[in-house]
Amino acid sequence: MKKITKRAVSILCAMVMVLSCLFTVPSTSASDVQAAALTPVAEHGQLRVSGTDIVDQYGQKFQLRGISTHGINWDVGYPYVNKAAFQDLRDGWGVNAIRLALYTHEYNGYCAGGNQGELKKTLYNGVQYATDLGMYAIIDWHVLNDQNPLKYVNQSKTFFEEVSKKYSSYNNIIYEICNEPNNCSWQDIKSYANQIIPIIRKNDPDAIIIVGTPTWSQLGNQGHTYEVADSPLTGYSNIMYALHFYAAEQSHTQYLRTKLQNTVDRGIPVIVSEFGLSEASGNGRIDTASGTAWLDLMDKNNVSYFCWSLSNKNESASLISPSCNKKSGWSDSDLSDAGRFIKQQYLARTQDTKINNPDVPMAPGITLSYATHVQSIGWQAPVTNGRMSGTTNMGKRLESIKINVSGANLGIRYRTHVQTYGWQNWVSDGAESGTTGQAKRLEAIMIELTGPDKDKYDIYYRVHAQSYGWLDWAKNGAEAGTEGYAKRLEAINIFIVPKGQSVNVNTGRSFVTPYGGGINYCTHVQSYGWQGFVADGATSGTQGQAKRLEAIKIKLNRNMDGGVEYTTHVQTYGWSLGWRRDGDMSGTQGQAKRLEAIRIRLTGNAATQYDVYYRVHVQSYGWLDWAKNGDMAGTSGMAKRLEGIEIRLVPKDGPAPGSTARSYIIQ
Ligand code: IDC
Repeated sequence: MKKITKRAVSILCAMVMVLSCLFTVPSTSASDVQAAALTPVAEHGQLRVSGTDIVDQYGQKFQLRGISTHGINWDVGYPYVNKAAFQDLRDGWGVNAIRLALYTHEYNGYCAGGNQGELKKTLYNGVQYATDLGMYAIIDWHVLNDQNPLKYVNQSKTFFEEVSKKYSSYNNIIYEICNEPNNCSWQDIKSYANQIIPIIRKNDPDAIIIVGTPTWSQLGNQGHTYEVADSPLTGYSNIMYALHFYAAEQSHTQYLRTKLQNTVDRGIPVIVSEFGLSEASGNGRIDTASGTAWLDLMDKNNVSYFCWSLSNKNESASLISPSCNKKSGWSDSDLSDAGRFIKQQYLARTQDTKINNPDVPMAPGITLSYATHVQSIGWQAPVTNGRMSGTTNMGKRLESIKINVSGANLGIRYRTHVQTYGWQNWVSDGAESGTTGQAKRLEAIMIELTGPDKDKYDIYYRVHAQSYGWLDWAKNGAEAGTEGYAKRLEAINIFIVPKGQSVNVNTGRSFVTPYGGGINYCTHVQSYGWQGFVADGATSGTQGQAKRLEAIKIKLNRNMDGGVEYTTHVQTYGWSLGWRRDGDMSGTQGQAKRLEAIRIRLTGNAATQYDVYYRVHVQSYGWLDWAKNGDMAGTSGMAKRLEGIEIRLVPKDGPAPGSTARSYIIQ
């Protein structure tokens, strides 16, 4: 905990300086640039359909996690079409897409008396807010009580001709050509789609198009369950079929989930462009258990989804509480039960499906539960058994973590590496590790089981680190994350299996650091400045280049119990600069003074367990022999520069790494 080394601080300062140089653009702060680079659209670009998946501009699977407005012709709909609201959903909920619902019929819909100019204005504003925020947007032709999309096919043609032309150069627009056809045949819907799709394609050839399906978008009806899968549209790519569900509706639970799975299994790309937690009326009870089962299933299949609705209308599907009149900036108490649940679930899932996949193994009878404190969001609800806590693709740091385990005779302990402060002491069983309110990132973590049954289980964990993405899995107390690179942790998964059970996860690279081994050191070399750290006998410095060493930093690996002290003989100053320890600099910088000799010794338990050996490469002499435990290495009174150094730990009283005959030369 006390090992806040100046070296770490100086590396941090150096990185901040480098970063701020790179990112200094007139009138744009570094954080603006960073935020812009991290929007969903900036990162993923034009989406397309590949097999049953949406993939991004790099061909990587991508999942839209969206919110649908209520009808933008409704008083309880259009006021929420504002940029601050969308930004709150993006930054506070993990939402990457907005669906703009343009009713065609009800409530003075677009084709039934609505003011088309006003409605388009609201729609276009909504598209622009989403675009400015780097979010995807669905333009939803919200067929509902007009039932058969053919009813308004001519208006639809004119509308999609206009919008697809307007947005032909956008990379974030998705067209949904008929929300929920009903009381009409699949043939009618196909005939409609065959008229509308070519119009959009002509103007905006690469946009994804969503086609509504029979019986309020349920992919078919009771009489013909797999109607869409049995007879999909032909001749188009980049098409998806809509499935809509309402979690509390009895007929929308297991029956419809099975239908989704079977349809996807048959290679049909499905999108849940609308779902609610309520009954199909949009009101009644909400069913979070069914909602969770749906979200899990959709995540597992990389199916995208949009929750109905962003509204404070007094009905249970609304995400905002009926008593709240704010149009953005909601606290949790401003949300409805559905709103709080969706916010929590979305955040916990964010955009990467793999990480949410609850299919990692988990020891029977054991429950792991963990929560993280996320930058600008605060404590997230705990997640369990392998799920992700934190966020990805949002550029937000983890700041603190709490972990609990129950079942068997197990406890848990963990420690985190915190920006500026370094490795913290171990804490256990639900205690907090990290900081809050200090804007400090977690950089790495170690986790291990405790208690009488600890040897009967293995605990695995991995982290999502800034710039690195998901690192591989660490196990039983090993480090996960980075150290020495000033990168934030963004998310974590943890699971437990019976000891030795084979698990199908990568364990190669779970921790990244310039430090390794037992003893680490770096030198400041004439003309070149500070070199990277090397470890355990590797050479630091140069040979044959006539460059002097000017300063050195030495530290023990963090797992070692004890420390290291060193002092250098510096041109002009001799030994007068005194002893330094544990990563501090010894020598000078910017004074063009050579090191001439060095002494190094261990402290604490390290001194009883190891001998430290070191040898130096000296001007005119080359490598001298090995010195040990505080002996002098180098020359004095000869004005010869040190050019290189090697340092090693040898178990106490073990053999020297080489000759020790002549490690120090006095004139
Ligand atoms: C509902 C709204 C409700 C409005 C009604 C109009 O929540 O306030 O009075 O539409 O008919 C859908 C539709 C969607 C419905 C929603 C809930 O796509 O427009 O919104 N729902 O009934 N399909 C299934 C449910």
